[in-house]
Amino acid sequence: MGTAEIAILATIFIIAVLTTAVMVLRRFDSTTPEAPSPSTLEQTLEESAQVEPGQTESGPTEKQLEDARATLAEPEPTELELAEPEPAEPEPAEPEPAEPEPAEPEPAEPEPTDLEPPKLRERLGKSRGLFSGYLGTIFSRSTITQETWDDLEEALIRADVGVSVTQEIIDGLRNRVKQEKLKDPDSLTKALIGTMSEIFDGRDRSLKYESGTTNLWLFVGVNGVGKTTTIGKIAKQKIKDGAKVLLAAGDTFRAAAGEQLETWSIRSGAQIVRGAEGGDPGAVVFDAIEKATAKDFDLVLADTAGRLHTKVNLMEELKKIRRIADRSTAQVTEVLLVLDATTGQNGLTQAKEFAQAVGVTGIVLTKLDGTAKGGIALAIERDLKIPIKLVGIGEGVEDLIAFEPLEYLEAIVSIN
Ligand SMILES: Nc1nc2c(ncn2[C@@H]2O[C@H](COP(=O)(O)OP(=O)(O)OP(=O)(O)O)[C@@H](O)[C@H]2O)c(=O)[nH]1
Ligand SMILES: [Mg+2]
Repeated sequence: MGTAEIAILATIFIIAVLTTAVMVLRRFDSTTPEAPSPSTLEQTLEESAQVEPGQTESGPTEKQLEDARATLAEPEPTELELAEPEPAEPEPAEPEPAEPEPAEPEPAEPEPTDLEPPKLRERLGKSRGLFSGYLGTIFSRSTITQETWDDLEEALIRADVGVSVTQEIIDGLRNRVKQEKLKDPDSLTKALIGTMSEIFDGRDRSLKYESGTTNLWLFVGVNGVGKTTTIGKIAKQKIKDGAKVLLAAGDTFRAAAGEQLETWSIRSGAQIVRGAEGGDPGAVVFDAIEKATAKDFDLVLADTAGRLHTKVNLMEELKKIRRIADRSTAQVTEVLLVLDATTGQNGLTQAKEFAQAVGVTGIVLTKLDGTAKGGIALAIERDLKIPIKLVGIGEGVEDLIAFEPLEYLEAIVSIN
C-alpha cells in the first residue's frame, strides 16, 4: 500500500472518531438535568429536610405510609388535653402602701355628758339583796309572828343599822302594828318604811351655796373613803350647773394625791391650785381662795389628806385649815365628811371625831353600791344628827346623787 492510500485511511478513521465523539456528547447532553433555578433549589432543600433518615429520596415506603395513616386516625392525646387545668393562682395583690396615719393625740376618756343620773335602786345590789332576803321569808308567812320580829331584827343588825337603832325601829314598829291593827306582812313592810323614815325627818340636805361670794367646801375623812373622787364628781356637776369651780389640792401628803385631783380637774373642766409635795396644806387652800376671789370663782372645793406623817395630828392640821379658811375672803359654806359605807359602824367613830374637830355640816356616804352595810345611814343620822347629803354609788363621774331617804328606804326594803 502506498502513502496516499495510508493518508486516506487515517483521515477516514479520524472523521469516524470525531463523529462518534460528537454523537456521544449530544446524547450525554440530553440526559443531564437542568440546573435548578434558585427558587427550586430552596424547595428542594426543604423537601430534603423532611426526608426521614432511612427514607430514600424517591418517597416513603408503604409501611411508613401505613404507620402515618394510623397515627392520623388515632391522634395521641396531647399532654395539654390530659393536664387538669391548673387553677390560676391569683396574683398576690400588691399591698397598697399604707397611708401614714396622722398621729392623733390619745383620745381623752369619753365623759358622759347628759346621761340620766344613775338610780339608787339599781345600784344598791348587796343592801337590797340582804333586806329582800329576810323580807322574802317574812312575806312567806301569812301572819306576823315572833319569827317575823326576829327576822327583821337580824336583817337590820346585819345591815349595820346598829343595835340601839335597830331596837328603836322594832319598838316603834310594834307600836304601829298594835295601834293600826296590822295583820299581814305587806302592811308591815309599809309600816317599816314609815318608822325608819322618821329617823331622817326634818333635816336640810341641800348643799349650801351663796351666790355673789367665794364659797369654800372643805372635804374631810380618813384615807381611801373617796374624798378626791367625790370632789371630781361634784366639780363636774357644779360646772354643768354653770358655776366657776376651782380645786384646791390640800392633800400634800403624797404626790399621787395632787396628780389624782389634777386628773379630775381635766375630767370636770375645773381649774386647780396645787402645792409642793409635803408642803403646808393650809397654804395651798389659802392660795386657792386668793385666786378664786381675784378671778371671781364661785366655788372652791378643797381636798385634804386622809392621813399624815406620823408626828402630825390629822385633826390639828384640819382645824388649822378650817381657821385659815374662816379668816379668808371665802365663805366656808360646807364641811363635808366623806364616809365609806363598807366600813359600817367604824364610820360612826370617825364621824364623831371629825365633827368635833372641824364642825361637819353634811355627810357624803360613798360606796353604797357593793355593800350590804347600807344601814349605816340610819345609825349616822340617829346618832350624829348630821344630814347625809350625797351618796356615792360608783366610781364614775356621774355616780354621785343627792340622798333621798324615802328612795333609799324603798330601795332597800322592796323585794322586787
Ligand atoms: N364603788 C365605789 N367606789 C368609790 C366610790 N367613791 C370612791 N370610790 C373609790 O374609792 C377609792 C378611793 O377613793 P379616793 O377618792 O382616792 O379616796 P380619798 O378619800 O381621796 O383617799 P386618800 O386621798 O388616800 O385620803 C378609789 O378607787 C375610788 O374610785 C363609790 O361611791 N363607789
Ligand atoms: Mg384623796
